[in-house]
Amino acid sequence: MSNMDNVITTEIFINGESRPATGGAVYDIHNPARPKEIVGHAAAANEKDVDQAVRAAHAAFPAWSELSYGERANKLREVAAKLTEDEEDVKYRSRLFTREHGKIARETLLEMTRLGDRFLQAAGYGDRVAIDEEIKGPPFDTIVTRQPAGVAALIVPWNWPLSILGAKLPQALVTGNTVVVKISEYSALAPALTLLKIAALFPTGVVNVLTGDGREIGDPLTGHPLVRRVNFTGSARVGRMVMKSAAENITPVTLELGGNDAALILEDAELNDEVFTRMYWAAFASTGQICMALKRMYVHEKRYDEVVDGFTAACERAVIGDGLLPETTMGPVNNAGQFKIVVDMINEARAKGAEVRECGSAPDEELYKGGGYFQKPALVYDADPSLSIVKDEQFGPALPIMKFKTEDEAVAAANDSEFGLCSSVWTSDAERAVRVAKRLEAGYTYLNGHGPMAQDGRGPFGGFKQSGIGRNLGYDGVLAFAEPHSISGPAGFLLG
Ligand code: TXE
Repeated sequence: MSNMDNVITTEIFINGESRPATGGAVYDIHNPARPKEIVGHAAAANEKDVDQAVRAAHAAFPAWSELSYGERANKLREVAAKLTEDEEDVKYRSRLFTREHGKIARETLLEMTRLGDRFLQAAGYGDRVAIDEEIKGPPFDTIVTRQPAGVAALIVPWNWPLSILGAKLPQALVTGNTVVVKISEYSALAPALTLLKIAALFPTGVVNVLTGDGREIGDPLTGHPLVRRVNFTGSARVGRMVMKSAAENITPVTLELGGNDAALILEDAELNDEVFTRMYWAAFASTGQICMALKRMYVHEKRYDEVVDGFTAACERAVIGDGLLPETTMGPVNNAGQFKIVVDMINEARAKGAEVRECGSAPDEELYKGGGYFQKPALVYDADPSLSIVKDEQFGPALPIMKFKTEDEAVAAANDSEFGLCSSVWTSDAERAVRVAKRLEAGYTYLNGHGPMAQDGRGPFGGFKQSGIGRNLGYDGVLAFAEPHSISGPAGFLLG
């Protein structure tokens, strides 16, 4: 262990200062590759800390919202530049995030460095929102301006906390809101260090940061009378609680929840090793713990054997182990609860007679069997639709592969889910791709690709059905934090 790996304790950030949670309460963060190893301690905020954070944001709102869109956009650009200027600090936080999260070093570096890009994107949209819409009469002239809502509570999960915050934090700020950010209980250290850095760059009270148990501080935050926007990313289970709590004050919510994203490989899809490798990363980047990951694969029967062979070969190249090692391509699952979900799905498939193949290699057998949350990517071939691995979100290294005869059958299977986050269509025919995509009940469809590496951040992102409400990213993601305000007058009075 290098001295970079010293056990650290992170704090919360309220009203312009970093401090311990009330009473100094902390909780342990473990290394999912070696669960007995404590990586650090995160501050365990309580209801009092939540109230102080919300009140700090509320007090900071008048001055921040009175700045022009341009002034706020420039502040975001300034912060974006500072996020990666200290290379040693970026390396430290990236290594820390691999040790507490499990994901490989290449991914944690991305997580620590791309947040600035989303600050810049939001700043650009800020310049656009600043321009009031003009609707000329007669009989009336009307302008539509966009005003901030107030205090926004931003709640994120453990899988890609900073990238997910990049889809809501700069957008909330550029529209003039002040924020309270709540990071997940899991792998909270590097996100907390990063967010405390960001919070300190804004005027007092504009950005406040909490870590702690969502079961204890979630409702006090989303049900707080001074909170005027809630933007939540996480499970549908908690999404329901957030809606209930926010209803108390009629607080608008944006929910980005689970997904069970289907890929449709049509009979005319272009398939080769490069495509199968992309499919591998679409399904198993971050050990499969991504909302927009490829989670169900439907293949036309004529191409099924070819896909099984090619995709399996790509999966067999996985190297499972400690995410800090350069040769590792897949780290452990993030936590014991998620690990059990995935292992139970694989065991159920086997118990019900499905053919299951665990792929890849684990060079350090002792580590792999040493109690860490390691699971080789498991493929369930010709999976029965009744299996949990097909019906539920695995959010981990397991994937069902099914075959279909007709397009109608594939579309019906893909839509047979209470989720509707993402999907993908793989075909050589662009017109057919769009036609099939428009038949899918999903907020985002990738063509000949799937997942974060195929994501266009300019497109609004969010789900149909129980995958959520509202959209993040794109221009819609900014408008979600603004209140349209129509101002009308007699024709000629307002707009000359
Ligand atoms: O989510 P949780 P987790 C889904 C995916 C995964 C599941 C678990 O299905 O299996 O979520 O991930 C806070 N009021 N997705 O554990 O439990 C909690 O502290 C307010 C899909 O991260 O929902 C954490 O900060 N907040 C998703 C956050 O909610 C509460 C990506 C999420 O916790 C709360 C990630 C409460 N009552 C997970 N209780 C996607 N679509 O991107 C807890 N929290």
